[in-house]
Formats: sequence, C-alpha cells, structure tokens
Amino acid sequence: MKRVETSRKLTELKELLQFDEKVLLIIHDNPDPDSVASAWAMELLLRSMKVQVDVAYGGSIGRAENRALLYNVDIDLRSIFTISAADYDLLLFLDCQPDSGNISFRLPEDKKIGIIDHHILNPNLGKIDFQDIREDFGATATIAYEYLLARNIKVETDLATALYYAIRTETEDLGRGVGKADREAYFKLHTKIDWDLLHRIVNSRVSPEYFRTMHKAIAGTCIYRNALVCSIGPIRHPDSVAEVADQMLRLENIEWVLCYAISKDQQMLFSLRSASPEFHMGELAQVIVAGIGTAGGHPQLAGGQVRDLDRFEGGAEEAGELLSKRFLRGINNSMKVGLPLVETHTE
Ligand SMILES: [Mn+2]
Repeated sequence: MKRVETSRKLTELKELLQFDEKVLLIIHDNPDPDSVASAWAMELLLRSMKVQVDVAYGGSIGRAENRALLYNVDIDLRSIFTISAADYDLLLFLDCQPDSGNISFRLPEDKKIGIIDHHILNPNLGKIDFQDIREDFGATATIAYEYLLARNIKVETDLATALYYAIRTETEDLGRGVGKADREAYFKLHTKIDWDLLHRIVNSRVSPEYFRTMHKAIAGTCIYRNALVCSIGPIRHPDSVAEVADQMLRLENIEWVLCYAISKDQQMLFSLRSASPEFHMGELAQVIVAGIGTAGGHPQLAGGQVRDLDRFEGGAEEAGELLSKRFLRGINNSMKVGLPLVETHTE
C-alpha cells in the first residue's frame, strides 16, 4: 500500500474517534512479537490523537524470546479477563479479527469495531467501522510502523527494536511471506535499534519446560515422506505448538509440518508450516478443522484449534488422527503409516 493510502486510513481512523474516547486494542491469544510491537505502536499513535488506550490479550506467553521482549520494553498488556470491553468506545483488533478462533473474547454489542491485520479476511465478519487489512504485508508491525511515519511520530529505540524484531520473526528474516513494505520498514528500523536489547531478546534463556516439550515433540513425530506430523501431548503454554512447528520445518526434505497438542483447558491446538508455496496453509488449516474447530493463517504458516474434544469418542487421540488424516489428504500425500523420527524405548 502506498504511503498516501496509509494517510487516508489514518484520517479515516481519526474521524471515527471523539476527544477522550476510550480505545481497547485487542491482540490475539498467546501474543507473538508482531502483535505486541503493533499494539505498542498503535497505542502511541492513538494517544497522539487524544484518546485513551488500553491493550488486552487472552491466553499466555510462554516463548522465552517473547517473554524477554515484554520484560524489556515498556508496554502494559492487560488480561482480557480482568477488564470490561463494555467500558470502551472502539474495539480495535490488531493482528487478528473478531470472532476468530484465536481470540477468547465475546464482542459486546453496540461498540465501534476496527481491524488492522494482515491475515486473510474472515468472510463472516459483521459490521466493521474501520478496516485496514493488507494480506500482502508480512507483518502487522509494518502496517503500524507506516501509521507512525504517516503521522510523523518519533519512533524511540525500544519501540524500533520491538518492531524490527517483530518483522524479523514474522517473516523469518525477510524470507517468508514478505512484501516490499516489510523490507522498507526493516531497513529503516535497522538504523534505529538497540542491538544489546535485541541480543537479550534473541538469545534469551529457556526454561526446563522448553526441553521437556521438545523431548515429547520429538518422541511424538512421524515422517510421511516429505510431510511431518508431530503430536506433542499436553503442554503448559499454547505458543509451544508454533515454536515446535518452526523447529520441525528445519528437518531436511520436509516440505509440510503439522504439530498438535493439548492445552491446559483441554483444547487441541495445532500449527501448520510449509517450505513450499504449493498449498495455502491458512486455507488448508480451515479445511482440516471443517466442522470441528476454527483456524486461520498465511500461505506458509497457520494455526487453529478444536475446542470440544468430548465430541470424539476416542478423545484427543481420535481428534489428532483426524487432523493428521485431513492434513495428509490436503497435501496429496497418500502414505498411510509414518516413520517415527526417533526410536522410542519401552522399558
Ligand atoms: Mn502477524
């Protein structure tokens, strides 16, 4: 999108807001750097428009790098369950859309609704008062950064670092689902960041839980020629599924990855990754959970959840098998039996 269009969107957003109104920025459950950095940038932007702003999220943040980001920067994220959305005038969804599976949040009626996102548009959205969805952008952080530039807001070192890190992780260093605007933002931000802070985030220490999860994931992995299916089992933090999926795609000769796990609240969460653009992972994710859950995503990464596992007679195991079968069918893989990644020892 050209700069003038960002300015036009900015005007549209401003016209939607009255002096001192309250805006709630809502990011997706188990937020990632892209959603956190975008929220921080948009908070700054909206405050400059003389409105009140809070940021809310659901779920938890388990990934060590994401915790390090939050620990080191000055953004106040509130749990969506400790606030009342009815107290706000505008609910602005960032890096996500209302009524998607990755938001544990019911919309109050009669509120202005806005969306700034780069995921495929949810076709079932009701009335939206403001929308800026750019599917050709690799990161929502890039969109948010364009807003700051369009309003001439100075981006301080810490925010620049967060935005830079967001674009970096979301596009795998400008290699995955990246657009021209992401590259431009990345190189502009490059000159403004705090390299020590970035180093602390990228090289953050991990908990023993990280290795326990990886251990279970490796033991639960089967290879179907060029596809990999990984059943992790119970996990403490939902974002472990995406973290494992990213790792599993590193395995040589693997083009497609499905990882799934059971969250503490007994949902099945899954992530899809691909090294090839042949199939759209966001669309495949929706096919995989058709009739049993919700999903969304991008061409090369996607995720979703199956909420009600009790509907399966065989519980989580049956649900996992169904996901796996639909996944393999979706990528035209006819292998029936997978080869375990590692030998599992029985004593
Ligand atoms: Mn994103």
